[in-house]
Amino acid sequence: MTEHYYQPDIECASREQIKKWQSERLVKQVRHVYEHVPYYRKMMEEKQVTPDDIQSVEDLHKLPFITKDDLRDAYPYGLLAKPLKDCVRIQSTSGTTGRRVVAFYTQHDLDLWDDCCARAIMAAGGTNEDVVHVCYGYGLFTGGPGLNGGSHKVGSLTLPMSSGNTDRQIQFMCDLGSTILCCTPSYAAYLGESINERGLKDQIKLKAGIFGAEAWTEEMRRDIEKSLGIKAYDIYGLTEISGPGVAFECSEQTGMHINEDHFIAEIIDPNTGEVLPEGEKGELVFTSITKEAFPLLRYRTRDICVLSREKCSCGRTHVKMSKPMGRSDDMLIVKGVNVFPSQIETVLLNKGYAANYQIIVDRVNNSDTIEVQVEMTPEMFSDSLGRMEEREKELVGALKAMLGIYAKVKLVAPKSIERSEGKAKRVVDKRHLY
Ligand code: DLL
Repeated sequence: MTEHYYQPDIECASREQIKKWQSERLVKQVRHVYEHVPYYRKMMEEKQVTPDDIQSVEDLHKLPFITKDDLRDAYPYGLLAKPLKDCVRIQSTSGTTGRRVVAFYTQHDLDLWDDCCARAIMAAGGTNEDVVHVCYGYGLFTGGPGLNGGSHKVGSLTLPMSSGNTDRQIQFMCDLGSTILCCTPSYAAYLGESINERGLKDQIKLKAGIFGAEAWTEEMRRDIEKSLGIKAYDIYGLTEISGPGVAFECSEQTGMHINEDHFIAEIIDPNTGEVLPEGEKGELVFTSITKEAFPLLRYRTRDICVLSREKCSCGRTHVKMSKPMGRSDDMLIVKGVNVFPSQIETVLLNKGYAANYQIIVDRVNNSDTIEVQVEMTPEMFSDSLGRMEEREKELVGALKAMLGIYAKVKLVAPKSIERSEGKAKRVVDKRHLY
């Protein structure tokens, strides 16, 4: 363990100790929501569960699930478990359809959230000597405020850049010697591209990046690490459960440690709701056991992952989640076949393309079609027409091998796919428009 280690008594606690904390906190939390949130009480009554039925973490499965639909139903105040006068902050999801989800925080909730993000920064090697450059969006999105709070706790010099204005980002990075970059992986890739184009790679001092908020592959990690000359760490979280920092990578980078003193994780079968044994792939469900204002019990995230308790060389004992392999609700079903955008990304990056692509799904004559538009690198762009056709054919073959279906491939000019400053829009599903 390095001297930058944050809370070893908690992060390296024994399994028994973690279970003990979880049980005590869960029992208290269930009582808290039962007494203060009529929406929850009704759900529990419908399932014929009372707080007395929950004596330890082993009883968690008796509680009903809560979903995004419930959050929308109860919008805006229906799940609030503390009087408004005790709340100091609201954050909200970036959802573009339906009602937004709003989450409330007391000062205590903000402190715990900052702790979680501080652990993530420390795990990426951050100390009070670092300059943490935060270009996640600030405002209602949790990315900026979360990493900002974590960075303050670590004692790092924090640059609250927010997203956008790439020239200014790069200038600050050079002038102030930013050492840790926090943004979405797609924006990190764009920053890498822009820094290299300007010939400024020698002038940046970045050593690590903490990237999350959207799915990204190992191939993309390698590309970003190469273009920025850093080690890239994954961070996971969601507004409903607090924001970034629910889980984070350590130096071993074989999954993200979930902050189990605050969140209990389960994996369920997304179709039946049955709890799956550890190591099986399914939908991640979280119970927040320390939050006061907006505590969710058994919240279905829709993220598909695997949990692992294999011993980690970093010394942390908290369970690890895999990178989300997709969302049960952004998994595409094309011609009856399940397609995850991450599968397509893996093929593209393995074939030497950058992660600048868009997947267009449509329905023509009652049949699904899928087209992948992929940017060529500047070197490929000068290839002959024949060579480009060969490249397209090659990609069609590789995608067929990965997905099991035909996907049309269209190579497009460098820089023709819009870059994202936040979460990238990878999929355009035109079938929803009819
Ligand atoms: O994206 C919080 C966040 C901000 C996480 C900054 C990490 C860094 P939401 O906007 O509510 O919150 O979106 C949550 O984003 O359910 C996942 O589907 C996805 N997601 C978040 N982190 C990752 C990640 C923030 N590391 C939703 N890998 C989640 C893959 C991620 N997907």
